[in-house]
Amino acid sequence: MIKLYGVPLSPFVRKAMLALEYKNLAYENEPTFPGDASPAFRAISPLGKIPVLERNGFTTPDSSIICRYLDRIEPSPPLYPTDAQAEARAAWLEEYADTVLVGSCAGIFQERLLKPKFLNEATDEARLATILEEEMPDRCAYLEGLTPETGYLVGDALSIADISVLTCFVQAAYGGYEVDDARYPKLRAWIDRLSASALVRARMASERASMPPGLAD
Ligand SMILES: N[C@@H](CCC(=O)N[C@@H](CS)C(=O)NCC(=O)O)C(=O)O
Repeated sequence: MIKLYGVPLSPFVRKAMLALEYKNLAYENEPTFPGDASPAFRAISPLGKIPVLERNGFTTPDSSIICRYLDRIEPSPPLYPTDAQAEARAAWLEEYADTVLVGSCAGIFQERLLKPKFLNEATDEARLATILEEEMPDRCAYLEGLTPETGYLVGDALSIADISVLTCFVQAAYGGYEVDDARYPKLRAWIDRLSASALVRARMASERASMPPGLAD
């Protein structure tokens, strides 16, 4: 049995869950908050980060390592394309999503939802303005330039690129952010397409069911 440590609301945990579910791999979720300082968790996550995957006594942290591992233990359907150029492209988009895109999208989530509604902290308006006025236009313009009119970000099937980028926009949507379909029509249409898929709809239904009251409203 596979166990995934983390909370479904984390963009990186959501990424790993989507990967597991895309491959139809059964798993159980062990709810674990970011920064969990218990010695047991630190033993499997030296940086204190979620997610961590456990299988047959083996554990590994980091969503990207987890997804690569999943492709080795269950190759079909693949998360990483087999064609060399397509694989490089997908891995780059995963890296882009996991670094700059998630930083901006999680920032919207933190400033608009987490801090004011749940942590009783003031929104950092300057940070939020920088994200909305400078960072997101830059991220969206870049992605618009490589998003196809139909289908997926890389090749002709869903890949780690789609999962990694989408989880970021889901995070931003909790903070009320929507990609402007007039300025970034292909990106917006891709988000809408993927969000309507059975895979993503099922994940979001499960995610909402796991949340504290008020968060998903
Ligand atoms: N590169 C890691 C990043 C994971 C990550 O940053 N997770 C956040 C939650 S969304 C976390 O656990 N933060 C806790 C901390 O940094 O102490 C991955 O892909 O899994």
